[in-house]
Amino acid sequence: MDKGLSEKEILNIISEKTKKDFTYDCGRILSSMCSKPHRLGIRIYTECIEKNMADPFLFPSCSYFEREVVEMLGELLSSRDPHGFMVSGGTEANIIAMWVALKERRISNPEVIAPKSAHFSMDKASSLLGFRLVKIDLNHNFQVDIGKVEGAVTEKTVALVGVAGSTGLGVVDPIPELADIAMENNLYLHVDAAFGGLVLPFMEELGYDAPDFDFKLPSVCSIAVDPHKVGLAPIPSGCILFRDQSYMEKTRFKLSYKTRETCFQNTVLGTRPCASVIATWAVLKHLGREGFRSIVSNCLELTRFLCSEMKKLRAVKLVTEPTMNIVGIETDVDVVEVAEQMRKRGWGLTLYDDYIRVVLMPHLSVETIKNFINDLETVIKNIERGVKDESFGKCQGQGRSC
Ligand code: 0PR
Repeated sequence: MDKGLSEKEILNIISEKTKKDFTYDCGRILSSMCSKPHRLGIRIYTECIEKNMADPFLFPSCSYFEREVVEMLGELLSSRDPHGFMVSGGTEANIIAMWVALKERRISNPEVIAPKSAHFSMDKASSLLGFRLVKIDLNHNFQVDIGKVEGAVTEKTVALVGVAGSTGLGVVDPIPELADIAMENNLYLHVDAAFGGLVLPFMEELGYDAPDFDFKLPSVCSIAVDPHKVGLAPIPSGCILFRDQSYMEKTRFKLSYKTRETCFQNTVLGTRPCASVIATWAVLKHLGREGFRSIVSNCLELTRFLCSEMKKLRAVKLVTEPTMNIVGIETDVDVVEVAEQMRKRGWGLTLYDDYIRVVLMPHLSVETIKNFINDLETVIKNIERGVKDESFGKCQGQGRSC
């Protein structure tokens, strides 16, 4: 392409191509663990777009904001002396945690024990870092089966992983029991709280039952937590937190520039955005614990509303009582067909395993949930009666227009 397109042409193409994308503003996204970022976060993100975390010489403020976010998140997760890094999300945080765990205990053919419900980023970590991922069955509460974890520990085991807010159902593994096993066997314990890390602490403050999962437990070595999920920060915003400074040094690489003070990088990425780090800082500072309590409270109220309405419906049942704002829904009729029909009616829905996963995020309202339930009832009835759905395609491309 020799001659470039005009701005107008470019904008037209983008507008055309993104027509069918959903927007959080349209209020019909039920499947996502992300939400529309807070308006202050969006503003800061745009203003700081050129800042690069990898260049402390040009952008010395980056490390200040990173440090502050790590301190705020660490304090929230019961650390008295927080250490860690801002990363691109839960995937990178989990990879770094496993990288550190392997460096902690250098043995051949290492194994890591994780629940079957662990996010697939653990499979990526296993493939990248060359450890065997031993996946453990879940108990009837969809938590990792502790007896089976104990039975799986061998001399090759380097780490245990627990999930605090599983991707499918928001279930929290029995982290205190995992912590005991880690302590007895001198193992590294990583908690993937990518989703739950910014929900559970506020649940506790709101008086809900919130299981222990964080640095309160002495053998938790690291925690992944994602501000770009319930934290309302712009993507990419993840964080890996460590109990101890020494863990940070395991993935330390010296920058190859000649300077008076030595600089290091510890994360997977080289050039990496600082805009999302400063935006995260801004959103956390602006909302404060009070703001987050109110967001989490609303999400949990919506969850309660959805569940009570679901229980009134025929041909539908909850996979399990939700721990937090994630609900799994099973249907008596073919769930793949249900999800397909709901998508045709303009709902942003996905299946997880063999159920519909609804994540009750801040962009949703009681009104949306009522509409969702009405549509779900109609879709199920239509499938039962073999009626072709008349509203087929009506809501396609709703992303911008809703
Ligand atoms: N750990 C857990 C427990 C997760 O649920 C996820 C993401 C990760 C780690 C990885 O985080 P990153 O994707 O930030 O690297 N789980 C979501 C999921 O698989 C990711 C997502 C979010 C997908 C929003 C779609 C979407 O619209 O559902």
